[in-house]
Amino acid sequence: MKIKEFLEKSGCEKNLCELMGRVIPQAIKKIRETIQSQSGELAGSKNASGEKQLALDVQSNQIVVDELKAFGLVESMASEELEGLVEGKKGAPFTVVFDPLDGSSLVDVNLAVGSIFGIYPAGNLIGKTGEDQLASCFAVYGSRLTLVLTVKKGTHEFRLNANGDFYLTKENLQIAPQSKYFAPGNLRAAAESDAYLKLTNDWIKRGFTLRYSGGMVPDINHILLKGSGIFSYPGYSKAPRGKLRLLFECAPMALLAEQAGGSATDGQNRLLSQKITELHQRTPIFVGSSEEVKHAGFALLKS
Ligand code: P6P
Repeated sequence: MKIKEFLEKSGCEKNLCELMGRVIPQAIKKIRETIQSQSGELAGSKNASGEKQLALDVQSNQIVVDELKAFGLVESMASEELEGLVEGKKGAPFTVVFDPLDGSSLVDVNLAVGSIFGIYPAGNLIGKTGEDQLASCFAVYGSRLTLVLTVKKGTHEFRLNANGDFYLTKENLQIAPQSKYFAPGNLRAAAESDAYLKLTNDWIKRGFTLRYSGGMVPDINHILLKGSGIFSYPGYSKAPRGKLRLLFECAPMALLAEQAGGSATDGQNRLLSQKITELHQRTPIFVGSSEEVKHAGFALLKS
């Protein structure tokens, strides 16, 4: 079943169906083409978080902005690559936030990368929480081009076919409460936090299989598709709130995980309940199998 047909059958509101079923798929197909053709040179600029931008980051960002503007039903958009909001059409129903190419530095070593999107009702994002998202999704530019999305009616995977359309491949992905895999990000933190060191050692001693690529999108995609696992990226002295952004990375991922029966916290509190206070705020994240996310929270309390 084609993605738009699936969304329409699910009872998704017409304009949201269009956004999730045509506009975003169109943008990610163009981003994949850019990845194939573009080398990984630096753009000579930095993003709002002070990180050096690759030409790929800038081009991917522009593709998404152009597609959303052409769609015409986006009142404003925010990107990990831009300081402030981009105005769209006044009175339009949606605000869209995105990381246009997460993990772009992995393109040069030919590892999988992704794009992440969160869809909110139009209006001021400040004061909202990830719970207010109407939908979220990510694209994985890997061996295949896949799109994992939710419109808050479960989490589902679609794959790009040779005919240029996305078709449903996995409906209602489920993350089991018990974990069998671990994706331990920011192990630098284990060098100074005995609790995180103990937690990662605990995962090893319990025989979890390591699946960590350095790309948040493929690493969490692995948990969703295998139906088990935990991804962690805690803070530490140099970055107390960690590296990953609430709006552009963590909240969209948390919604997809919860819709698949998993959970996501900042180590202690539910991630989807975290208030948005600024566009580029960072948050620690533990996401995946609900029992393991809870276990991690207790383990970190012993720090
Ligand atoms: P580190 C990629 O740059 C990214 O934003 C996420 O995709 C990934 O999980 C994380 O950073 C990796 O961070 O500190 O290991 O390079």
